[in-house]
Order: sequence, then structure tokens, then C-alpha cells
Amino acid sequence: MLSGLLAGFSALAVAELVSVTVRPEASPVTAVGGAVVDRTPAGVKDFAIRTFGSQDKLVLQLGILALLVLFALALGLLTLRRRRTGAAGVLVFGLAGALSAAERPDAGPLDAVPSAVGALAGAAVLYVLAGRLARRGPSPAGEITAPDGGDASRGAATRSAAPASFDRRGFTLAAGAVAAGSAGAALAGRGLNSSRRAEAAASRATVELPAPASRAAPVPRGADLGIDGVEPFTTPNKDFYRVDTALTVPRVDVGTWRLRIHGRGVSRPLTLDFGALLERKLIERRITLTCVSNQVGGSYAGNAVWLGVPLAGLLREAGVRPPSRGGPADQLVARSVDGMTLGSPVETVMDGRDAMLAVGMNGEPLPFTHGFPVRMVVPGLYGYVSACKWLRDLELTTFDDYDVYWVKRDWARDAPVKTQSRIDTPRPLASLKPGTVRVAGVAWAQHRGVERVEVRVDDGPWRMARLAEEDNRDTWRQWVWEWPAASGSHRLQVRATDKDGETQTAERAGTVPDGATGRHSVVVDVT
Ligand SMILES: Nc1nc2c(c(=O)[nH]1)N[C@H]1C(S)=C(S)[C@@H](COP(=O)(O)O)O[C@H]1N2
Ligand SMILES: [Mo]
Repeated sequence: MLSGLLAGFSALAVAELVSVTVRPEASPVTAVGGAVVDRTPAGVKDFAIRTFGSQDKLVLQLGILALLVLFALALGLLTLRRRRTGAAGVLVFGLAGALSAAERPDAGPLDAVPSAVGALAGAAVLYVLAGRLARRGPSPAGEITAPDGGDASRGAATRSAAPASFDRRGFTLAAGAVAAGSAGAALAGRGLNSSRRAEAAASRATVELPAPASRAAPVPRGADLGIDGVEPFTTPNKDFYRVDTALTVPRVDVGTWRLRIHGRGVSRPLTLDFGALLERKLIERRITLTCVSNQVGGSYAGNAVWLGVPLAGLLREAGVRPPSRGGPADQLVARSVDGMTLGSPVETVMDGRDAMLAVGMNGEPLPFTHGFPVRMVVPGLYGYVSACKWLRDLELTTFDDYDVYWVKRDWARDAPVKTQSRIDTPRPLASLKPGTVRVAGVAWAQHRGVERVEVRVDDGPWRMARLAEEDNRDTWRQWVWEWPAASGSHRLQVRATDKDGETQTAERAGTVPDGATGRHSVVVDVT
């Protein structure tokens, strides 16, 4: 079993080290993990996001490692009896890693190499260690003794599985050497990886964002009510939710970054580098982003000030016309460096809203986790149909001709953000004193705007909450209601109405296929 573990460890360590020279996505655990993510049905993925939150990727990778440990133990035992078969078993895992890596989107011809080299190393380790465990020459029957000192015939049963006389010293030395060598490879891989990361960080540090041609108006003074427990009006980058399928965050070098705009109805295809993008007139806008996977009452929403290039202007420059002006393409497919595809309606992107290619978030270049160097942001659409991070390609096509990543996985093509409201304070099951309790939270209805928020206690009448000052229709609004709380257990409920006059529905729906509905409610205890 120890041999099996060492073989597995050396295989992974060598593969990680080699993957640094290819690309981080080619590492077997990342590649297999990515393949699993892509094949996970929407419902299961949603469950994982709901249960593990941003830790879902860690849980997946630990799961893969745990499975590998089990197989390594089993292979170790098998090798004791069948040395060649056991060693070949390691190669089978290598093959799985290599195939997964080779079929990742955007994989190059070298992507299979880390798994292959790692597996060869692991197989060799297992073969050699098993050799040390084999009995030395014909051993006298008397040496085979059962642990309980029983007779030789019972001991003989264990002869092939646990030879009493093996090259103990040779095994210990070989195992030690393998452990040390693998640890060395793992450390070298880590070292190289962190210097790569440092290089990427340095490339981000060189970015100087130009001043916008069109600034966002200052945040109205009353937009943030400053109530304890309510999420701040502007979400700091470090607290901004993160939802994506990337098991290793892409770290793009701005110097080599290019964006291509091409496809149906594009009369002047464009290829832009980062400098060319920044030469255009930039706009600065506050926009609230929300994820379709957000549960009612959930926290996958954040508000930031984005700096970017208006997307409609860029598309017009390329000769694109929206369908309402006779353009042949109704879908804009955004592709990221990690092969993710997101599709937005061309009509929406060009209807005058502040759809943009964002380069700045809250006054700094985009963080790597949020799409450095360039991402899309379209007010009013859920992230999965608009907010492509690590963008590298924009293709004009039709919804009939092409299904993007999430659409292939049961999610809707068309996904405007649904009007929602959330109670941030009091927290569920809070113990409160009778008297005035401030019930407060946020509400959003991007691009329509929030008109009204109401709260009710138990089955009582709906009471009007006080809304914070509106920033713009693309941002969320805080609200507060002073509740004269009387003793007892109470259920607080909230509902928002948008500026089209639509009140959010009470009907509960899950997040698949186009966003959860229902009202957020919180039960509290007043004593
Ligand atoms: N390349 C890439 N872009 C992506 C995704 C992704 O998985 N890969 N996820 C999308 C989803 S579902 C959402 S909600 C937003 C989230 O953006 P954030 O992580 O910056 O909050 O990014 C979108 N852009
Ligand atoms: Mo999302």
C-alpha cells in the first residue's frame, strides 16, 4: 500500500512539474476536474454551488485526490501479486489524465504530456518498489511464520501476499529515495508556479488605466444607509462573489492579449491588443452583477464601478447591425482564454444600455479572479449570458446556429435578471428585544430599476420600506423598515416592485433554467 501511495505521489508530483512548462490547465487533477465539471448535470452543479459555495472547486479537487489515494492503495496491493499488471494500472490513470487534458477546450498538442510523463514515472516507481518487496531467492519454509506463531501451512497462505523475507533494506532505501525525489519535484513545481504567478502579477501591475471620457456620477449620499449587517452599496473587490468553472484562475499576460471580433454581418473584422482597446473612449459606470445560480436570499450579487469600452460602438465599428436594423446575427458569443463560451442577444447589447468591455473594477485593473485583463459586463443580464471573464474572442452568430456552454447544460438562452429583494438584517433565527427593530437589506431589478420595497410580518399587511437614494437603474438599492416588534416568533417577508410596475412573484422556482423566484423570508424570535 505504501508503494502504491508513493507511486501515486511521484506520478502527480512529476505531472505537476511538467505541467508548469506546458500550461497549468494541463495538470491531470485540473484537467480531470475540468472534465468532471463540464459533465456534471446542471442540478448537481447547482447543488455543489449551493452547498459548498466558493469552496466547490476545492471540494471537487479533494474528492479527486481521495479517489486517487484509494486506487493507489489498491494498485499497491495488486502489484504485490502481479507486478506488471499493477504498474500498468498506473498507466491507465495516466491515460485518463492525458485524454482529459487533450480534450479540454483550447488544449494544445502538448497538454497530454504532463499526465503521460507522470504516469511513466509512477509506473516505474511501483515496478521497482514491488521488486524490492518480492521474496529474495527460495526462502526456507521455516521463515514463513504467521504473526500469531501458528503453523507453517497457515503462514503459507500469506506467502505470496506478504513474503516474510523481502529486501527490507532495499525497499526502505528505494522508498525513501522516491519520497524525497517526489517531494523535490512537487516543491520545484510549486516554485516555478509561483514565479509564473509573480510574472503575471507584475504584468498586471504595469497596467495604467486611462481616465474615462464619461465618468459615473458620484454615488448619491443617501445610496448607502450605513446600517450594520447590510451589505455595503459598493462591494469591495475582495468581497465580490466569484462564480466560474476555472479550476486554475487564468493569468493572462497583457502584452500577449488580443481580442478578435468576427462572424456573421461583420464587414470589418477587428483584432485589438490591450493598448488599442485603451485608446478608445472609456466609460465608467456602476453596475450590479448577479448570478443565475443565486438562491432567493443568496449572496451571489455585487455592485462595482466598472471602467470599460462601450461594446455597441466597437461592434458598430466592425460593421455589425442589430437584428432590428437588419443585421444577420442575433447572438454575440464571447469566448474566454479558458474556452468558456457565453452568448448574449445582439439586440440587447446594442440597445443603448452600458454594455462594455471592462478593464477596471473599483478603480483598479480587473483582479485575475474577475477576468483580467478584459471582461464583458451587460447591465440587466445574468452573468452567465453576458459577463465573460478573460475574454479573447467575440463572434457574431445566431442562437439557432450555436449553443454556448451553459445552454448545452440545461440553462436558458435568454436570461434577463429577475427582480429580487433580500433581508440582510436581522439574521435568520436572531433573538431580538421587543421595540423598534430595523429590518433592512437590498433589492435589485437591473436596467428596470427598483420602484418599491415592502415588508410584512407573518400574514399581516404589506408595509412600505424606505428606499435608499437611487444611484441608477442598473444598481441595487438598499432599503429599511422600522418594525415595532412585539414578543413572539415572527416571520419577516420582503418583496420588491420594479419600475415597469412588476412585483416580484411569490411563486417559488429553482435557479435552473433562468433564475430563482420567490420571496426571501426570515424567522426571528422576539423575547
Ligand atoms: N470565462 C468565464 N467567464 C464567466 C464565467 C465562467 O465560468 N468563465 N461565469 C459567469 C458567471 S455564471 C457569472 S455569474 C459571472 C460572475 O462574475 P464574477 O466571478 O466576477 O462575480 O461571470 C461569468 N463569466
Ligand atoms: Mo452566474
